[in-house]
Amino acid sequence: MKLAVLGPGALGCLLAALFREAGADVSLVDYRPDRVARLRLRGIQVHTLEGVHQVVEVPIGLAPEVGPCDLTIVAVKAYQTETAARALPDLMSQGGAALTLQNGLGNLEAIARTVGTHRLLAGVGLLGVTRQDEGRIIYAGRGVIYIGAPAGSQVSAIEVAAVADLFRGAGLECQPREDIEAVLWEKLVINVGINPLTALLRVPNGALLKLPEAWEVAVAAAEEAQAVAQAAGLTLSGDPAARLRQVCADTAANHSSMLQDILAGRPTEIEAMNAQVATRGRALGLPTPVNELLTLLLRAAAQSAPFTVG
Ligand code: KPL
Repeated sequence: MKLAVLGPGALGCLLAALFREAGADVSLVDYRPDRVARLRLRGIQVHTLEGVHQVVEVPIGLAPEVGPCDLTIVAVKAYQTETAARALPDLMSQGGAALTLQNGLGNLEAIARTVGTHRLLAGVGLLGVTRQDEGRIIYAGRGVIYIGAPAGSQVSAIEVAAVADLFRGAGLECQPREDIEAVLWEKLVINVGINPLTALLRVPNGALLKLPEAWEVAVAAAEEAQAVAQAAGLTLSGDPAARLRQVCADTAANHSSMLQDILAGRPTEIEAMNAQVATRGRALGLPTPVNELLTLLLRAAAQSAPFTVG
């Protein structure tokens, strides 16, 4: 099976390196020729907390040089999905599938606008991986990846199982799920609580458990998201506050992806997270004041960088 991983961010580099190490026919795809050239020279540098440093030479190229592939994994930030999706017609073979392994909601819809829904897969990865620099990542935590065929997809259960086997072959825990939309929302419920608060307060995930006011806001955002998911007809497992507490404890030292984005001066994924909850809540007649306010605050935080003092 020929694979492409679209996006040389933290997750993209990790997946490409792990698949390559496992002997898969994989290429990493970028849209920037300058970065492709640098990554080809340096390879992908993977560091673990146990002190392992490894340089993996992964084939890297632009989409027209790499395709056509049987499976293309979309691993770009949510705000780049629309742009990245334009590479998919070059990358996907006839009968090939695209798997989005991204944060937030709206990615499936953005990809479907370019290649339709019939060969789409969705996934949620609970891996602790941080981008230190271009092509340089820290693999801090092994977690499970869930994958499945969303509504409108014609990818069969047998094909989903084959993709899960591929991930397992690369040393990743991967489980097929028939309720992948609910799984996407379960992750979103966590992200809308942890990500904006940690980014605004510039604290690691575990600090939220020690900051009662911040915790109250995080739980309120998560509860609103869960209510919207339920109003949309999805069944989410467990209590949002309990899940939030568990993830904050499990990833206590981790800097959320939104905090990393704010610190690096990059755009954040707020539009795919809290803004999605607010928009979908509005469409269902459900008020989501906490998610609306957090969306505005994060937009303001991103715009305020040139004016910050100190
Ligand atoms: O997904 C995450 C993120 O940072 O985007 C969590 C689960 C909050 C871990 O940091």
